Amino acid sequence: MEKLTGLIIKAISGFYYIEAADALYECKARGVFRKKGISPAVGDRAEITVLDDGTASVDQILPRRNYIIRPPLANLDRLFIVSSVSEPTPSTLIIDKITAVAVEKGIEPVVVFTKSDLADCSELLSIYSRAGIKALSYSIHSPADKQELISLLEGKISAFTGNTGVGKSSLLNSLFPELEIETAEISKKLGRGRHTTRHSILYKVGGGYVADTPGFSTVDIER
Ligand SMILES: Nc1nc2c(ncn2[C@@H]2O[C@H](COP(=O)(O)OP(=O)(O)OP(=O)(O)O)[C@@H](O)[C@H]2O)c(=O)[nH]1
Ligand SMILES: [Mg+2]
Repeated sequence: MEKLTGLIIKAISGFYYIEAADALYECKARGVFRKKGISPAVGDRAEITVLDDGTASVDQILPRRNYIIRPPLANLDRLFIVSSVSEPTPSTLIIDKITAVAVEKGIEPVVVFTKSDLADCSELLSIYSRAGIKALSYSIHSPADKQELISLLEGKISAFTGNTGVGKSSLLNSLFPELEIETAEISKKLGRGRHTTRHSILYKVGGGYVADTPGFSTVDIER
């Protein structure tokens, strides 16, 4: 039996995937979490027990620096609020709401306007920059700000959030081609009636971690 401390990088239907001591452990959470009403989340640091037969369980999660409910993520340094300039059209209401949540929780918001090859976003960039919020634009077809984004991820725990179809996964693939995250055209998403990314996953990149998360639909967040 061995006790280890690690980082939850994925949580799927009662199973937690924890990176500890350079290995990945699939763990079940003990009943104690249900009783306490705590749900371990991606980004949590957790103490786990690994039995001799290789099975592992989460004993407890360490105190959180911060926590956001949707998508459930813990201990973030930066939250990239991804919005496309076109298809889907940007909603400043959504960007502002998420920015406010991030600031209130001590997480640095960074607004990223994707698909900048489809429309001009200089006005949006200037509005957010003038408000003191870091804002950049990106296109997977002419990725000018690649280096700046990569350096913002360095040594931090970050997450990408935003509407479904804005290009969160495409952007991560563009920065780190080795990730090979699944992406899909918006028409196919609508046809299937679901999001392409279905679980939040923390990827280890350039000395930090970044979570790709399932996109939300505008109706969810405006309520
Ligand atoms: N023209 C253009 N299209 C892009 C750009 N980035 C992403 N796309 C397209 O947008 C579509 C959606 O991209 P995804 O990366 O799957 O979007 P997502 O935000 O991860 O969506 P969910 O996983 O459902 O939340 C794909 O067809 C991409 O090729 C871009 O910079 N320019
Ligand atoms: Mg995605």
